[in-house]
Amino acid sequence: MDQKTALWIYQKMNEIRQFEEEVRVQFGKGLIPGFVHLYAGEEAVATGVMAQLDDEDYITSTHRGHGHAIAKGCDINRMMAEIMGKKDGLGGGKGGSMHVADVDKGMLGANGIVGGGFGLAAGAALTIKTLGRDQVAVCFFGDGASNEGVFHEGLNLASILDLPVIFVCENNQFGEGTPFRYASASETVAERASAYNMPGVRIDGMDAVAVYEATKEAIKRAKAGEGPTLIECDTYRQYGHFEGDEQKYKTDQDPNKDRDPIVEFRQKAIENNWMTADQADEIEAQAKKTIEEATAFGEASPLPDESELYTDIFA
Ligand SMILES: Cc1ncc(C[n+]2csc(CCOP(=O)(O)OP(=O)(O)O)c2C)c(N)n1
Repeated sequence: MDQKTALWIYQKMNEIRQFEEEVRVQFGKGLIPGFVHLYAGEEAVATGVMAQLDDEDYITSTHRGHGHAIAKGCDINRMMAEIMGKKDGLGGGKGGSMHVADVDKGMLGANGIVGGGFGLAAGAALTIKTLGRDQVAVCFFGDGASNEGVFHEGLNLASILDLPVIFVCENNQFGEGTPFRYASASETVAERASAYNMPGVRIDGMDAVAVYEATKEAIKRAKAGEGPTLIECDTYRQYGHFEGDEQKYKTDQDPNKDRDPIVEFRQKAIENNWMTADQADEIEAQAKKTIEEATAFGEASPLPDESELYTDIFA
């Protein structure tokens, strides 16, 4: 990995973590309407994948989408305003946490529908293929979503049409409070790829470098017209399914429970001379500042006006 990429990954990882910590505080104060599902702990996946993407590439996200949006380059101030339900938010404050989107950045949206990204990503990839563009679409989804019917439809369609799509499973061990091992008939999500005649790999999703390398391979395949890849990232969410979840289902034996992908990446990057300890400290301090500014921006933004109640309605 080159130094520039490593610094970018470390910056985005810290921005995501600080953002989520701040959302947690704001939610606790009652200043965020609706539900929030925090991404803290899974930063290696979003950053490792997005380090390989350009603005022109598409992603589809999930209900746990803040990390994907930040790594894809969405404006952090406007994200915070959106989550606070404010007028300057990316969706005018009308969508909130589960509808953060910025099509100009290729971020096709967080999604309250579990499994809602499979069709969108396959569709985006079909656009890329039809127009002969040099792009890819990435579908992020959870282990719980892999048990939805649309997972199978999406993978099958992508495979028969050789679509340039990468299915990235964030296996954080739980779908709400249900352990993956209880809910899945297969040992892994990755092995299901063979049923759809595509490569399926299971990697350490706490290691941004492993995610980065696996994504690189998948993009090469997709751009060569060889079709989709399924990457299962073994990870862990630090907090509950949603803010307020008592997490009684977690145990001391949970895989990855005591790991922090940010601490691990910092160590690895310093050992490999991709980043110095001073640069790491500087990035951490800057990320804190970025999020403080985003919070101030969100707080200062007004609520949407009543006159906007019936605008932006499509159906
Ligand atoms: C179609 C649909 N079914 C059920 C739900 C309720 N629900 C929201 S999140 C969730 C769990 C999803 O688990 P997973 O896909 O593993 O993602 P994670 O929360 O672990 O990131 C469920 C069942 C929903 N939003 N949409």
